Amino acid sequence: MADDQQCVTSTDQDQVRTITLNRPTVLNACNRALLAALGEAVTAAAVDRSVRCLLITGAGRAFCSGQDLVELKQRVEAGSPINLEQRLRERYNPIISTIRTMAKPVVAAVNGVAAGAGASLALACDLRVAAESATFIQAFVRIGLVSDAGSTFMLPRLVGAARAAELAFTGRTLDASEAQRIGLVNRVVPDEELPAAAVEYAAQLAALPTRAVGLMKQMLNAAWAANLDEQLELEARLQTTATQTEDHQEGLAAFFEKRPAQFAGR
Ligand code: T3D
Repeated sequence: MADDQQCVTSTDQDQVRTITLNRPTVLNACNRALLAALGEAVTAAAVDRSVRCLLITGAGRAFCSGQDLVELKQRVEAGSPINLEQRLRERYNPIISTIRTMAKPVVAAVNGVAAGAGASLALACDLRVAAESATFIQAFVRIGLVSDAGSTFMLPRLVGAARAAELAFTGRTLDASEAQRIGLVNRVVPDEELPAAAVEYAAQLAALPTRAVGLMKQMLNAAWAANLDEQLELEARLQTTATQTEDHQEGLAAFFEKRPAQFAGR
């Protein structure tokens, strides 16, 4: 097993930061060290202006199997059970919030099973590309827990209330093709093509006018809680911000010069 120092790795290519969960022998289960490293990695990606798209994936045959149950059990046996409420507040929740609010697109490359909080992590991303063999499991109920790490927020918004209830209550395994059919996944590709397809997809997103994409993410987030008037007002306000970007000038110039735009993300 990768030691705690390497349980999350980060690499950069074409303004895409790839974060890889790296505990493959336990299907990238989230122990304390992985959560700390993932928290640092997503925060670093959020504030680094050279990063214009974040890609999150898993090493080995899984995306992420959620909370490390061995760690949970060991702590109970040692007489110092993990305070789950505190762990959610201090570890999981900031990761989900940072992904949802960073002003750049975040893609999950779901290379295998995404279970429990691992599924929540995938759901928190803006877009999901999945391998054909990937699966999504709301595993919480299988061990008598409730959905967490943002699952009850994201799941109904992505697939609708009835489907969300069924998936959360039963914890049944959802395969990639059904996940795509119900709107949980944007693209499904053959397993062996996933790494290259995800990087290519992320690079395309990184080449977009990143400020505008970030502002649209802000508006789409707001739309979940706003009424129409509030949303119209926000659109008007943030359009003003968008008009002040270099990328808007470049987009206009490219249109009139009849050439492809070269956006710099500024
Ligand atoms: O606040 C808090 O901290 C609480 C938060 C909770 C949020 C949650 O995430 S609750 C849900 C926790 N996750 C689960 O309940 C999923 C547990 N895993 C599974 O159900 C299955 O492993 C899978 C369905 C994900 C995959 O099944 P399969 O058959 O492909 O693989 P496997 O053989 O079960 O697993 C391979 C190994 O990974 C195995 O170890 P071994 O036998 O080879 O030594 C297995 O024990 C280990 N593993 C898988 N998931 C976890 C894990 N080890 C620790 N924690 C895991 N979550």
